[in-house]
Amino acid sequence: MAYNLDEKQQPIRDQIKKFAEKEVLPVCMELDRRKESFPSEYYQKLAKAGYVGFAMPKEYGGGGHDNLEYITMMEELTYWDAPTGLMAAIPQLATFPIFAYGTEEQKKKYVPKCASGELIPSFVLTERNAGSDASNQSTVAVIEGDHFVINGEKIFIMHGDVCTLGVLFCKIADKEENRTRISSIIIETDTPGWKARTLEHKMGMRAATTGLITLENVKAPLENQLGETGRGFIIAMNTLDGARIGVAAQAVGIAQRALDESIKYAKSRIAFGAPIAKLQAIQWMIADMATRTEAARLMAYKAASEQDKGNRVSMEAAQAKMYATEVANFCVDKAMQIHSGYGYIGEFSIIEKLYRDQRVTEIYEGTNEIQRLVIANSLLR
Ligand code: COS
Repeated sequence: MAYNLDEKQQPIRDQIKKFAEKEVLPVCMELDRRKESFPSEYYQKLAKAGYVGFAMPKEYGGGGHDNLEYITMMEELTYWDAPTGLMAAIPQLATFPIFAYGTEEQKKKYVPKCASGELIPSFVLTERNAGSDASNQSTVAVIEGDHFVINGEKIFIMHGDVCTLGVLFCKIADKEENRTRISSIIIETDTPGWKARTLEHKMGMRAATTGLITLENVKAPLENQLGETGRGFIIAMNTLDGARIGVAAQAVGIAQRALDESIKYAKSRIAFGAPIAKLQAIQWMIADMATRTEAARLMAYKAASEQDKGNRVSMEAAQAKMYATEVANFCVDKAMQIHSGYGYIGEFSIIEKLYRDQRVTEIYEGTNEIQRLVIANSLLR
């Protein structure tokens, strides 16, 4: 039983277990193994159950849950199936800039539709040369009359192949002042010039698809700008602080699943006349997995609780994300070792899938090298 800080956490775990048994477990292996394509009906089920809009504000159609509750939901959903957790994390990441920085009109117009699943939002930041170096944006919006005209390319955009709403980050070229500044603009993707495709042969998290987007003279009304001109970088960084706690929770879910599967297997697998759980070599792996997973969970809870108090959590989020994703790496690796051939070959267990799903958690929402940079910068400034 995972340790709960708050009495509201256990009902969330129970509710998700029920949902997972009915809706996730019957389909998740098939979604992983088929050719990448976004599972629209499945996403709608997640939205209907309230997981897409879970932490969006109640007054804009969301579930109104706080950050601690949100990461409990994220940990638990990811425990049952990692890409399903990710599918619920992406709309939260993409909609946060609107409900945290948007005007009342923007919030009313877009957030309820993102929460209900009517719109599929994406956080459109990364470019070929602006991944870790996020401020090195090449995508440019030029102001023409009452519109922006936007040109550029975006890569590794989660749900970017199917999104119907893009929260885009780019430079704004200001002809009069001859300056460029990073800003954020909401774009309805049925606008001419917006083209997207699915990136193929992803190692893991295959059901939550990833896209490449090109923008050719895409027009967006000036009123779709989020926040002030030039605030885009800070909006993106602040959004990522929260999202990184979510990734820490995903990693805890994966680590806990690897641990539970390993305990089950070690008790049932007989070698040398007894369950392998009797062997100290196995016991030490289990002990290390359990201890590190619990430490990672507490770090994620701490970061989320600080965020709920309204504090800036850049360092705590980076620490939780970095530590938890490396713990998840440790746990899937040990689970593979414990299961041996029955872990390596996917027809026997979930370990092969867990191993693939885990890897990206050390990369997305800022690589772990970037997390170390954020931590060091916070301590040394
Ligand atoms: N919240 C609020 N403001 C923030 C912030 C945050 N989390 N992080 C930075 N800022 C502000 C700083 O306070 C600073 O403001 P001032 O100029 O007013 O002092 C400004 O933003 C620039 O910050 P900083 O100097 O730290 O930026 P750098 O360019 O040196 O470094 C890193 C930024 C590398 C840490 C950043 O680009 C980063 O996190 N990159 C990874 C991006 C990422 O996660 N990509 C994954 C894809 S997104 S799905």
